[in-house]
Amino acid sequence: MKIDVISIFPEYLAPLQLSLLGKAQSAGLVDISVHDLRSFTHDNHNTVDDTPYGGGAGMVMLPQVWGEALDSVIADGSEIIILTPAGKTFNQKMAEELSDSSQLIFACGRYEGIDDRVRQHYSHSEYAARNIRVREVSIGDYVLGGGEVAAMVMIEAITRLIPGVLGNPDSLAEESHNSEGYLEYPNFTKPQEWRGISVPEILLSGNHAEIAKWRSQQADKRAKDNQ
Ligand code: 6GU
Repeated sequence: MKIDVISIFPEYLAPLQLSLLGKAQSAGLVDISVHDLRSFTHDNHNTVDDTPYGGGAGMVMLPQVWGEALDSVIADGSEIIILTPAGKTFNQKMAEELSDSSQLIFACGRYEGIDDRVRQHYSHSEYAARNIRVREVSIGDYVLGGGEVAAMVMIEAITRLIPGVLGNPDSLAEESHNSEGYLEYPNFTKPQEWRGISVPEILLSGNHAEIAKWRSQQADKRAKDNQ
């Protein structure tokens, strides 16, 4: 999977080269490039934004600059992800869908966002015919200073679903937030007693049917408590 991230703060995305993802890149499973949006400007001040038509607070990112940046990385089958708190909320199901893509392009917006004509332009049937899709995505109901951290969250959730990226593929099957919305049961390891708290007796019983039943009840209780 090719991943391109476009941002005015490319240094902010340095953690993408670390640990799990660094290994996945060395193994040729993912290929992550970070691009500086300002390198697609042509004026002396490297301007990326301007005041909004219709008035109001803040600045809007320029469509010409984003158009050049996106054109430099786009290919047949690209998924363009515009990061904005106004987008559709990211979840495990979306991560699974996106993990099948040949290329993800993350457009990290800052200020009040990107001129909407960028989304409109790449939504055109000419791009759809090339299997290029644009989506606006948020990672939750709170406002961040920009899309950079949101892109990192999405990249971590998506790339770990690519076969071979995760050390132990069994942990994918049993996970705490699979796309059916199942929440995992509490886990315990050694020692059997810690600071006066014992591991639930049932887990020491060796009765696999009873253990499965207990875990399912605990998972339901967690889901209810989190409401
Ligand atoms: Cl994708 N961007 C910003 N700026 N804030 C957010 C977000 C994205 N998702 C949640 N809050």
